[in-house]
Amino acid sequence: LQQKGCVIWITGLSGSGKSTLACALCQALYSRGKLAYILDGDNVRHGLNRDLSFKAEDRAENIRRIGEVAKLFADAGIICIASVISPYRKDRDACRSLLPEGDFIEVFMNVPLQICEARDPKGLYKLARAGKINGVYPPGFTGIDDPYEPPLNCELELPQKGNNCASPCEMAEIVISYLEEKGYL
Ligand code: GGZ
Repeated sequence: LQQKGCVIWITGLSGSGKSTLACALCQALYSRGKLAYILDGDNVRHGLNRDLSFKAEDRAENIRRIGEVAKLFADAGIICIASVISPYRKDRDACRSLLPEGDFIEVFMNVPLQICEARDPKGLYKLARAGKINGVYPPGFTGIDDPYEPPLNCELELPQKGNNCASPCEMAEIVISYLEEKGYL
């Protein structure tokens, strides 16, 4: 097999740019002739995980299933990019433990709530602030009235310090460099 699989796990708040980075990274990998596949919280929740809500135990189950599927992709030699809020450290760590050492690359989109909320691409923060998210997406909205536990020792943190204006392509290249350095590319 020419390609070694791995899991790139992108975690962060809603609106932090996880999906955008995942797309840019996938494109960058394709352009190098590498096979990659994105598992995005938003799309997996419409199929495989459509039975799950946003309460803590369902978020945990969402992450568990995505972690298991990501592992299968990695086993198949594919670079699997998971882009999910994955707010709980223990759930992310459980996914990490499914893979051989080094094959789980945790990327933290470290974008302050204030900025995510100002972007509010889907108007969800506005709904959450207005107390209108309950009932639609129970029980709470991550960062507003539901927890987010930032990673303590992730492989990469983006955007890198002093570079708040990095474009998605620039951030994708940082991940690419990391993969090269570690022998995945
Ligand atoms: C957080 C929510 C919620 C609540 C709906 N809390 O930015 P988006 O809109 O497009 O992506 C978010 C997505 C989160 O799904 P995940 O599977 O990544 O979440 S988790 O890892 O916590 O299981 C957001 C939208 O769904 N969304 N309600 N209450 N995000």
